[in-house]
Parts: sequence; structure tokens; C-alpha cells
Amino acid sequence: MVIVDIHTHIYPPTFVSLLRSRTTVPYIRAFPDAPDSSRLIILPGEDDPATPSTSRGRPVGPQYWDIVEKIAFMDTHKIDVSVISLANPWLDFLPAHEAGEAARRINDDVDGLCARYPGRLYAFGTLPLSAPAETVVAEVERLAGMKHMRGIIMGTSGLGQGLDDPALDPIYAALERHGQVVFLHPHYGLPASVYGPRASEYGHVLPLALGFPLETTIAVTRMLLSGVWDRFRNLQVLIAHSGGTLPFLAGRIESCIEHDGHLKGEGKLEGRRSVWDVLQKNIYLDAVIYSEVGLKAAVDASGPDRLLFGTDHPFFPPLEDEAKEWTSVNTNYQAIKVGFSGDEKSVHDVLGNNAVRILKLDGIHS
Ligand code: 5CU
Repeated sequence: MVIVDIHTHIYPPTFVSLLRSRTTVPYIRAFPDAPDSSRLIILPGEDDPATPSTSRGRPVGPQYWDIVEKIAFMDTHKIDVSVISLANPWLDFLPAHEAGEAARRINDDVDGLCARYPGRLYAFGTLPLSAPAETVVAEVERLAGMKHMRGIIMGTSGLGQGLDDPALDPIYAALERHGQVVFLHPHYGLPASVYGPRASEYGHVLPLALGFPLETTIAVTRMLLSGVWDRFRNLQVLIAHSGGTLPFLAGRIESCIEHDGHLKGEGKLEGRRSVWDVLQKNIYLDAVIYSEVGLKAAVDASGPDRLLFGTDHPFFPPLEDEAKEWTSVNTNYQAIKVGFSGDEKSVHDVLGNNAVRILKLDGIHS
């Protein structure tokens, strides 16, 4: 049996230097009242000066950037292969004139990290999405020829207007042409007002448990509504966190579309692909959902051959310093075992075989 982790992030050294050079979100720095540890501040709202610096963002250490730590984590959790990806917020924050060069540098850096561990590491590349579409397309083309790259990771903002923006069409076309999987991952959450005035009392729970999945669900629904998969019928998208809430809400989304008088009046219901059809032909889901209940919804929506194991490393580490194994990882392993109890083939498919097949991880045999 081969175990492949397709949801595992890295902030490679070039990106860490960039974050250390910044004073606005996203950035890495030590604070005067906790000078011995650096903190990574990435999410909107994490920079609130009213929050004590020791609970702003998250403590950050070598597990975020040192590939040796990634391999040690893989060994601890019996992971044979990882498909690493730059973590949020990717390059979304860079000015247009810096983004193309930064993407090339970071993608080369990540490809080089993979080369140090042949057969154990592959990667999703990063796109310079604040740059003009031609620059983004050029990086898609370049990534397609790089040895360890197996697709790209991106957030929900696209070129700044979301993933239903027609200006993304040349980029979707290039991704489809090269058969590159898009790993779609949230970052922005929901507007802070929905978390309420007491949000700062609740740590990161509301943005991470609810903001992330709903952001993802809204982004994908906008793609469906704008007909992205009607125009790009072979575009393959791997959605983080088992699709946000998409598997659970797909029926409701489909029904709301079918009952919408405006869409009918505009002729937008004719010939459209249903949400279910797209889920079964264009969408892969990771298994980062921490319970067999959510996992079953994901399997029912897209099928066991489209579900892929992941860990979200280096996020969600154990809170106890001495713990070796990560509860977050073991919870996902357990959900797969329980969710597919009595169906060993599906367990093996989800843990690794699907990733080997879908991402063409050459030379890896189960
Ligand atoms: O803990 C977090 O903030 C995160 C994050 O930012 N990105 C991610 O992929 N997982 C957890």
C-alpha cells in the first residue's frame, strides 16, 4: 500500500525571506513581548493590535520551511509521498510587477526541494495571479514542463474578482490544455462582521472551521453559475477540505439553480451541466474533513475514486510540545478506516492509489 499526502504545505526559504521583509499582512516577525519566537500572520484580521502578540497568528518554526522536517513528519505518519504546495496566501498580495519573477523563483525553489528526495516529493506550483493574464499563462506553460510539478494551487480570488471572472478563461484554457490539476484552497474566509463582536475570544475557530469551507463553497458555486465547466469540460479541480460544504449542499445549489426565474429568463438553464455531473467528472476532493460523516458526503458526491488523503501539515500541530504523532492526521486516517470499513480497496485508493493515478506519480507502485 502506498500513502500519498496531497494536502501538505510549505513556505520555502525564498517565500519566508519575503514574509520576513514585510510589515503588513502577510508577514513573519518576532514581537517585543515574545522576542524568542516568530509568529506567522496571514489571515485577514489576525493583525489586530488589540490581540496580545503572543496569540496573534500562529507560532512558526522550521516545520513551516525546512524540507527535512517535512520528511520527518512523513516518516512519523508512514506517508510515502507528499505533493507539497505553497501555503496561503500564495502570491496574491504582491504588486503586479513583482509577481511573475516571484512565482518563477518560488516554483524553482519548490522543484529543487522535491529533487532532493526523488520519488518522495512532488508539488503543486504557484501562479502570479496579480500579474497580467499573459504572465500567468506563461507560468502555467513553464510549470507543465517541470519535473516534479503536478498542477497548481490557488485561492479563491483569481485575478482579484473571483473564479467566475471571464478574464481567467485563458488561464483555465492553459491549465486544461496541459492537463494540470488545480488545487483550490481557501484563505480569505468570510467578512469579519459575520463572526460577531466576540470573535477575538474564540481563537481561529470561526474563520478556519466555517469561514474557509464557506469561502470555498461560494467560490465553486460561482464557477458553476458562470459556466466554467461548460466551457472547460476537462478542467480538473481538487477542492480542499473535502469541498468545503459542497458535497452536503450540492442538492440545494442544484435546486436553487433549477428554480431560478432570472436564470431561466436569460436562457442560462439550457444545456448547462448539473452540479452532480461536474462533481463526478471534474472535481476531486481531499479527505481532510476529520470525520467519517463528512467523508461519506464527499464519497457520495464525487465517488471513492476521486477522494485523496491529505494532512494539512504544518497546520493543526499538536498543542502539547512532547506529542510525536499528530491527532489531526490520525483523525483523518481513522475517518477513512471507519468510513470505508470492510472496503479495503477504497481505503487503499483514497490513501494513495487515486493520487498516483490522477497526478501521474511516475514509478510509484502500490
Ligand atoms: O491555521 C491556519 O490558519 C491554516 C491556514 O492558514 N491554512 C491552512 O491551509 N490551514 C490552516
